[in-house]
Amino acid sequence: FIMFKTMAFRKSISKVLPNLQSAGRSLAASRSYVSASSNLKDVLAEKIPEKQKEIIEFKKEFGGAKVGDVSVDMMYGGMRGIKGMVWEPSVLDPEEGIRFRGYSIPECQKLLPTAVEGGEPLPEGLFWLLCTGDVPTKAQVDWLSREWASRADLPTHVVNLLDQLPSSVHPMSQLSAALTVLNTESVFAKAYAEGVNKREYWHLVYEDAMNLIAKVPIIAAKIYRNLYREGEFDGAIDENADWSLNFCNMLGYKDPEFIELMRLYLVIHSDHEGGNVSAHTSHLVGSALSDPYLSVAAAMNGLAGPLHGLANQEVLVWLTGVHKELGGKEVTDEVLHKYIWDTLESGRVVPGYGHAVLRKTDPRYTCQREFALKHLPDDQMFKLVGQLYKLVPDILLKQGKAKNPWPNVDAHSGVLLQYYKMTEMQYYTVLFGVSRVLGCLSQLIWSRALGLPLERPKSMSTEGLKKFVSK
Ligand code: AMX
Repeated sequence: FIMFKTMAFRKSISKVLPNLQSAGRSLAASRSYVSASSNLKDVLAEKIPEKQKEIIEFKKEFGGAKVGDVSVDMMYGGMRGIKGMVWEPSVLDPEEGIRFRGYSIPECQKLLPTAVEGGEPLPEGLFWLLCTGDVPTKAQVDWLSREWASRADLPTHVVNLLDQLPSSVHPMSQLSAALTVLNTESVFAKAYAEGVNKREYWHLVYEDAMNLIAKVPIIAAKIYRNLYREGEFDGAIDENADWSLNFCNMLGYKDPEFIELMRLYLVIHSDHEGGNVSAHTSHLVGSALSDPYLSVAAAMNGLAGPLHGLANQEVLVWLTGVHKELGGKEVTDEVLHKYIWDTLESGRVVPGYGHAVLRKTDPRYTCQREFALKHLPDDQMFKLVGQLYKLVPDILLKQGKAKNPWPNVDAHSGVLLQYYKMTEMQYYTVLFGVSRVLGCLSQLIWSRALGLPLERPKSMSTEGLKKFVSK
């Protein structure tokens, strides 16, 4: 049966892409080629040979060029600033923030297709952009919505696993565990075990990526309903609805404003170039040819760290702490000032502030603030977030440690979620994870298409390093 499935799959590949080389030749003449096809795989099949050729030529001419110098500080400092990997879907500028394939967040909000006229961009459009570099048409985005809806069923063993986990298991651990065992569905792992040619890797990773993206909202919604709605779960997928709408329906949130928030949320958390913990982890694990399910599950374990994605949970816990500590008294600038200093002096970080690369306010923070100004300008917690924005940067500057005193994406997201009655803070990072899957997988397709090898940087001991620098 497996052999038959694999043969059928190979046959379908050869139909879609008869000859990589001839496609490469036909595209060589037009670099800015934008495909009108609504099938993402066909578009990738057209673009990949072009990019392969471009990189071969680039390496031939500039392979020996130096990109940067590594210092001892960088080696002890978490490899901060070392340019050491290629990541195609997005690039982060310290001053300006993220650009997805060259487009800023406001540009994406303007250009990407929406579900509601004048509304927030659809994550489907962002994924298309991350994969291809092209702003998709509405037809291409609709094709993706239908494609994901049609692949969204969950195998029984994943459902059973989630049903059996005790409620004390953190939602992020549940997400990671479910994605790990979902790799029974990996067409990449099956084909690899049968000796597939490496030229076919990207086709297989593409199939896994599409299936994983289709299934992750059901996993996430199931975790939510098990933990917070006594297991009542309607996993029905509407084949005519977009990815976010189906996700919100499964979560049990019907407010159209919340659904728009989710579309925006799933767009802005998707990708933040390659060096952050979750993206880098998926890249590293994927480079060992672990299948996409294992690679993304590993990324989720990194995202679950409080210095990374868990910060959105931490921010809300911290903000709620302000109210608790004051016992209902007015939150004046003065008491807030003291609360922030108390946090710092007790050896903790102010969650939602600072960044390893950014040196200005995160545009992901700004666009959430704009959403809040439009939809919940009078919300008390939103006002508190605004009050913090006025106080925290000065205090961090005064303390003189953080290189970036400005807020990041996590300073705002929880406040929006709790306004729409999603008050379960421990769950917030799962939403981040559902979105981050898009960025990790768009690169993983390209990593295998470009034949990027096993990632294996060189480490040194302190002794070896001392000898080296003394020479
Ligand atoms: N509050 C208090 N101290 C902070 C701080 C903050 N928000 N941000 C940085 N610092 C401290 C660091 O802990 C470090 O202290 P140390 O010298 O005693 O170890 C010092 O300032 C220098 O750190 P840095 O070079 O400015 O930052 P970094 O690159 O090492 O770390 C980050 C970046 C995000 C981990 C850090 O700013 C932080 O801990 N922020 C709070 C947690 C947070 O919001 N994380 C989410 C980030 C976005 C995301 O990934 N989702």
